[in-house]
Amino acid sequence: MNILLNVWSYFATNILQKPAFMIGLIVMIGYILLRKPWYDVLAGVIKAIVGYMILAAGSSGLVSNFRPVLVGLKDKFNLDAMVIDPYFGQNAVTAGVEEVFGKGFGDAMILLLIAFIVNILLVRFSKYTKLRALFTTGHVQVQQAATAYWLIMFALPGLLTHNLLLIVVMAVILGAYWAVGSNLLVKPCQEVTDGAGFTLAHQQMFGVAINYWLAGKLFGNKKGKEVKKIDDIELPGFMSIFNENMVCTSILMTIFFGAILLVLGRTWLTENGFMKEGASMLFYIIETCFNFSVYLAILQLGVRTFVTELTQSFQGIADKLLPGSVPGVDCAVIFGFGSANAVPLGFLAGFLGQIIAIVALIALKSPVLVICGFVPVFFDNATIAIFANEKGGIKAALILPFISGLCQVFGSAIIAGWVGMAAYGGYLGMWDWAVVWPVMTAVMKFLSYAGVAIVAIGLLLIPQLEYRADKEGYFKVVEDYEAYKEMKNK
Ligand code: ASC
Repeated sequence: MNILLNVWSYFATNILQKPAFMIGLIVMIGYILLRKPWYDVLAGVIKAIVGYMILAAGSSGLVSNFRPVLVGLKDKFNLDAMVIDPYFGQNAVTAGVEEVFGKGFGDAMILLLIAFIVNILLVRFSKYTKLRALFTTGHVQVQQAATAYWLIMFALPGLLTHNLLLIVVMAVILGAYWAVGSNLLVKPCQEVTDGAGFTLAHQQMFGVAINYWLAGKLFGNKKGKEVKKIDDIELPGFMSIFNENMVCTSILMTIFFGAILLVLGRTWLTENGFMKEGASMLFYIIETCFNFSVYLAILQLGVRTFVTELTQSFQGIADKLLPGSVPGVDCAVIFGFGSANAVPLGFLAGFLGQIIAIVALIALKSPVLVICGFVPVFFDNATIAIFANEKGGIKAALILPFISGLCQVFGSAIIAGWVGMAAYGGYLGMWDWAVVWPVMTAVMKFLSYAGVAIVAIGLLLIPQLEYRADKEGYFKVVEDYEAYKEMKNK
């Protein structure tokens, strides 16, 4: 047993929680199942791992460059606020869970293992469950497991004395959330990428699904009138330079983050080690803000490098092990598809929503104040904008992320205040965790074990309803996208 546990713990620490190696492993298994020669397997695995590491370099470059800028506002104005950001959320759990529940998070690895197995089994039995997506983004799974641990213990304090039952309840709810959420985005991803063969497995899966649907319903094509997407807009005169993504992103970010940097001011920036003593403020701002475009370009290169390897090799897994399934990947992968300008526009619209919500919290004298974290405001809202633009054009790509910004702040303030995480300085804050999980937590809190059953059954019912709505196309959309499109065009 001990040996098994050690093997597992080695696997969890080095592979499951490191998406690059997880993707590498999947590519390896896939290509071996496809009986590729060993050197092709090796080349594919290396490209997948390096590609993912490039993507991660881009996304962590964005995070490490811009998170301190936003969090700096809290410092500068001496706000007693919690930051909505996955890393601050995880820190809050680590800092508070022992004090609040008298329990450390030592079982996290076991939990991840069981929840991951739940996910695999749900997909293996897709004939019955109708679930088609495997979660591969381990770093967010860790953050989610930590937050879910807190929420579930808060909702079901009776579980505190039953370790095993606590783990089982959590693994079932979390595993079902992963499988059902990523499954919801199979069709939207196929549509936006024209059949690239992946789905998203991240922290705004329900958010994207709902907003994609709303974009179609509220802003979509009406009879004889096609929606104007971001790339259809031909800007006149000098404005046409905004049609180029790199130019657009650099200018928007310079105006926007430049303003924040000016508010923070030279003294604060030098005291906190961001700017060198005596450096030029102008060039500091330009350099910092243009880095946004640099990291986005890196991120997109990473996507291009690994996505083809992953989806080609996954054919082996879909043929032999998990029929009709697709891999679920980081939300940033979608930045390599759709309209590139949706990324900065969605971010700015979401930011505006968040700021307005924060001002409202201050005005309403809310006991919990929130400060924007970079990860939710950027990665959630940019992702939502790409999908919204596809179905509902530029209006949807601006209005829906704006509303999502409001949801992220209000939802997080309510749930984190209620469960007591706000006191430890952070909450996960991504769309699903600001909207969907608070609802699930409330159902479990008020209905106890009946609530657990309702949540689990409710989640598992979603793919059944999706399947019923389109029995013929449901698996075809992943197995043969061209045939699926032909069928739909008829
Ligand atoms: C998250 C998280 C990150 C980013 C990254 C986006 O939720 O923890 O580091 O989003 O995955 O690419």
